[in-house]
Amino acid sequence: MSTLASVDPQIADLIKAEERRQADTVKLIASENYVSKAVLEATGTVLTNKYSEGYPGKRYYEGQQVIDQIETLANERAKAVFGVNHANVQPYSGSPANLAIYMAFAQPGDTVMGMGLPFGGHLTHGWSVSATGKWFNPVRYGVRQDTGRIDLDEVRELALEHRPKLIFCGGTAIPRTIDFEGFASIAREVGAVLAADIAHIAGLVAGGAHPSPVGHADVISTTTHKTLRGPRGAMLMATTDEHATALNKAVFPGLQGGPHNHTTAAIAVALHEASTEAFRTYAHQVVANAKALAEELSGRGFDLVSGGTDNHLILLDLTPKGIGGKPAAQALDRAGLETNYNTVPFDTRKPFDPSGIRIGTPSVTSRGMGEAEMRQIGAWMDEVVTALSKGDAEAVIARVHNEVSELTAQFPAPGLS
Ligand code: DSN
Repeated sequence: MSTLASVDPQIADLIKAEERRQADTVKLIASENYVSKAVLEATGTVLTNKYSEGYPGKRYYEGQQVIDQIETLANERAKAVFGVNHANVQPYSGSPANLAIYMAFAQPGDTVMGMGLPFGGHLTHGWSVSATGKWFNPVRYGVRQDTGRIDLDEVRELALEHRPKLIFCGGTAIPRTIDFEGFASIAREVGAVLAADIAHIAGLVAGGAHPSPVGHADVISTTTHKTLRGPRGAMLMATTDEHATALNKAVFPGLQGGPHNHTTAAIAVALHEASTEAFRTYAHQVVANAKALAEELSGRGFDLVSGGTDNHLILLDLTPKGIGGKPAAQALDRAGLETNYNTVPFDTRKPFDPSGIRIGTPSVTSRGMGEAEMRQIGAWMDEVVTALSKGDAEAVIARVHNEVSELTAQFPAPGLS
């Protein structure tokens, strides 16, 4: 970054500070990861200079000799990694990708169905404050209060009653395996298009550590920067020509202008990495680590929504610990353990001050940490939360932060200097 440092030392210093922060922190945010140096390099290239509205072979600007090859390669790699017939790597991120699904398969005012945000869905699955909740008629399913899991009988009853045009499955705080086949059977029964939003679990699907929606969902959306370990971006996938054509039209010209070619190249690199045996091992280790962390926390009296995890993510209800999610997340952050506060199903507190925290293992696994480190992290979380609930956490936070720094020094994060 020598040029940046001389042109804009302020920004260069801030980037270095963020790099140090990322290196020194145990990053437990379930939706984040560390991309490889190769992905970072592809992101910071001259590809950002080029406009490419349209698709390979059919653009509205000249000079696409190279960009067409890059986008075609990204599409081909997505198709190979996920076993689909069509891929579109142009959506700017997850929300625009999901909006394209609405644009492709629904009209404003149509009934659509998705998981409610407080139960683990995403804003774009029809939540009230999102355009998808304002411009469509959303019906929401949740989880059972006694199990913390989706009840497909309830989903089916709602679908039969409301006959949605579009059903979303997937979400942002679902610790359990998504039954794509079950959702597909409901969607078929009511004549709905089934969209699987696999943003959180795409890397696990690619690595064979979570069942694939392919063959069940009509269309699939994902971000590329979570478990898939690519740049911030998104993809849409489909198996039929008809769905693929509708999605392509919705992305461009429906919603977007020129694709971000530097991101497209970095997605291609990430997909190349995701096709390796090492990535399969990574995906399975993410799940093994989450299970170890869940067991440790459960053994220490934490209340895990649904009782545990099948994937990379754990949702903790801190009510029995006598502390809110926000103060807990803030104290953990000061101890070097980065999480986010999160609503839990049937939360009695407000979204900006909810009862839970959400944690995940994609980032720590990318650093090479294993089950032993997960047990240590669970112990630190318990120490901080317990001290906080007793109102005397500062000494514990300081000690844990020192110990966290010793651990992070042993496990360098990919992509960082
Ligand atoms: N913000 C993402 C997450 O953290 O899960 C979802 O969009």
